[in-house]
Amino acid sequence: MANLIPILALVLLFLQISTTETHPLDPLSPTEINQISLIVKKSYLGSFPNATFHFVDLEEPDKEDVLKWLSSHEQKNQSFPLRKAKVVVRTKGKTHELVVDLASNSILSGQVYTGHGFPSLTFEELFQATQLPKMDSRFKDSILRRGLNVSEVTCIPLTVGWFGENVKQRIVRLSCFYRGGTTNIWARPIGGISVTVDVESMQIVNFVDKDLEVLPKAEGSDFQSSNQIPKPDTSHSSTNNFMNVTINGNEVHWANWKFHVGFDARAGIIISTASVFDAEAKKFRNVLYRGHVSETFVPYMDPTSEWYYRTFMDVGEFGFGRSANTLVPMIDCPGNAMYMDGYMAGLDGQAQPIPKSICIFEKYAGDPAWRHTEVGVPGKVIITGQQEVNLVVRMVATVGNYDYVLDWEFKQTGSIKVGVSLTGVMEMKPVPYTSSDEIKETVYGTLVAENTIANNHDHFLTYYLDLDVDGIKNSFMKAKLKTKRVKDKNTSPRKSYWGVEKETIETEAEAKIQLGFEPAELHIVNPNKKTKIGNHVGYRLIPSAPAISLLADDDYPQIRASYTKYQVWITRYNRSERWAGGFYADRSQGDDGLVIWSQRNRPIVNEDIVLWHTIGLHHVPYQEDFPVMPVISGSFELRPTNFFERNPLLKP
Ligand SMILES: *[C@@H]1O[C@H](CO)[C@@H](O)[C@H](O)[C@H]1NC(C)=O
Ligand SMILES: *[C@@H]1O[C@H](CO)[C@@H](O)[C@H](O)[C@H]1NC(C)=O
Ligand SMILES: *[C@@H]1O[C@H](CO)[C@@H](O)[C@H](O)[C@H]1NC(C)=O
Ligand SMILES: *[C@@H]1O[C@H](CO)[C@@H](O)[C@H](O)[C@H]1NC(C)=O
Ligand SMILES: *[C@@H]1O[C@H](CO)[C@@H](O)[C@H](O)[C@H]1NC(C)=O
Ligand SMILES: [Cu+2]
Repeated sequence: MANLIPILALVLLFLQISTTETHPLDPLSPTEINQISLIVKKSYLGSFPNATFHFVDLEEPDKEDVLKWLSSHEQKNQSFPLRKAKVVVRTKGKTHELVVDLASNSILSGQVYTGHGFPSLTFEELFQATQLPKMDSRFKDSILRRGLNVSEVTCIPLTVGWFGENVKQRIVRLSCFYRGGTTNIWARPIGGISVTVDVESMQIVNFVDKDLEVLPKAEGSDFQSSNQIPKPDTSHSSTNNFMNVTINGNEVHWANWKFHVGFDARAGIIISTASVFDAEAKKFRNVLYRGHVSETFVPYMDPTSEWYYRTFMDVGEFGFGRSANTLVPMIDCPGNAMYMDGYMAGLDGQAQPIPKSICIFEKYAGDPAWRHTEVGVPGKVIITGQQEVNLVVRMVATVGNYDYVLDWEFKQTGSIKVGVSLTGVMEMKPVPYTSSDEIKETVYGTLVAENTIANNHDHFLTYYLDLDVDGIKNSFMKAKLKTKRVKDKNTSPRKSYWGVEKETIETEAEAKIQLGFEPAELHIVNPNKKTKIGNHVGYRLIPSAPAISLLADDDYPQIRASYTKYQVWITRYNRSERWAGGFYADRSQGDDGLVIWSQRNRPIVNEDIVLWHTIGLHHVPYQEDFPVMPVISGSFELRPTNFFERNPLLKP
């Protein structure tokens, strides 16, 4: 398999990057971010000292205006006139929500948020918090008592969730590790010490040193040493392998696809206005208005005092875009990739770049897209088929110990495959055991090395998928596969078969689904459009192995992430309903988000609807996941379903 990427010398490089007008869904540019920061500092909030920026994002324009602009801009060559931003600023212990208008340089609305939960933590706050223990005499004593060197300690900030208490402070808890020669800090957790920091006063508000615990030796844990890693294979690093993509600003045109790629501090990649060319109808047809990761939920299964609170909602608490990496060619993306930069606002509101935060590349794995051997034509054997070449849009978010590789893969069949690969280092805790045979108590995980337990946990990624299949108004349909008895034994020797019974789901409450209990295909159809032969055009969700949260409904983390009890939800489109775990996810209490919206039980037949889908992975650790885990993946596919007249890979 040395030659996975064949030399397609015949294929020329059709590559063009240019920028013309602003697309309505373009992320805020660095100039715009700085302009917003200036507008806020000049406003009534400017008189407050030390205002901190936690969220600065495009205020999504009305869908109607966006679609109108899209259908006319190719002739008119005009920038979209409305640019607004949503801004969340903290000052004097209050959360201010603002809508800023860039054209008029003004604040359109401003209010103080008084509900539960806090905005995302900023990296500056997290970093400052990790520096406090080094200056704390109690902490230094505790480290000395363990015979360790304070200069060799790294502390990592963890969000603390909510457990029924009356929340007043924005706090994080620090988990500390001993490097002592290894760069795999996670492998040497220092047990017994817990440090709680108020990130607003930037003070240690609670310090506990319970008891001495063994420090794992972590032998062989340093996966970064140069003799452990093979050199990246750069023999395929040439950029001119079969790249045939046009990128105009953030708009991508490749093969039969046209879509917009945005970068967002909270969600990471946002795919918008994706449409696919129908060669028979000779036009682009809408598929996905907007899609992105909405929230994640990573609860650890260890109820002890140093672990119970580890119930992360990474997207809302930290931000996938904020955690985005500058991608490394030949590790993160293949040699034929092109890159886009991302921008976000820092704590001070100023634009910060993340160079090369998104890569876009054609993927050729040597698989057939379709094939057939025909021996039934007398006198010949006919073999026909076509290779599969897809386009991938990728980013990598590193949230603490974990790395999430997030892919959007576009296929020429009209399918969109959405995938996530998890890698990185597991969270581990020290134990006295050097062999699993010694373990008699419950340890909440797997012994992956001497004195080292990797804890059981889950990863749930919930996607926001505003499908607009061939138009805005869609319906949600179940195509149920029902076993039937043959009634008349004279007609058939068979006793049973299955048939398809279609059911249009009428309301939000009926549209939440636990996968795997009922054989059914899930369709988003356009009830106003039919194929020539009379089938409703649609797309269907093809999920992977389903997993739902196993926590009790009344467990606090589950109350905050209650949407993880179902893998599929449908809601009515509402521009402000995008974050499944609620907008203010840090220390949230479950009173905002997907479950609450769905409880309105709005009708969803022939309406603008949004599909929410959760990929779940229960992670039982194994020794091979140590010291760094090979990727493990989850995915789903959105696949055309009576959308085209026939296989779109065949030219009409
Ligand atoms: C569109 O605008 C771009 C940049 O402003 C300009 O270069 C181009 O000539 C314009 N095209 C038309 C058709 O007006
Ligand atoms: C503002 O921040 C500075 C530097 O962090 C600090 O010294 C000062 O006390 C803060 N002012 C207020 C009013 O919080
Ligand atoms: C502690 O670690 C620092 C930094 O690694 C090193 O310079 C110093 O010599 C160490 N101190 C002791 C007492 O080992
Ligand atoms: C590249 O795209 C152009 C325009 O979409 C098309 O005409 C051409 O055939 C494509 N080339 C290859 C090698 O796919
Ligand atoms: C849209 O969603 C927000 C937040 O859930 C809600 O306050 C508002 O009433 C909704 N608007 C409509 C028209 O449903
Ligand atoms: Cu995991």
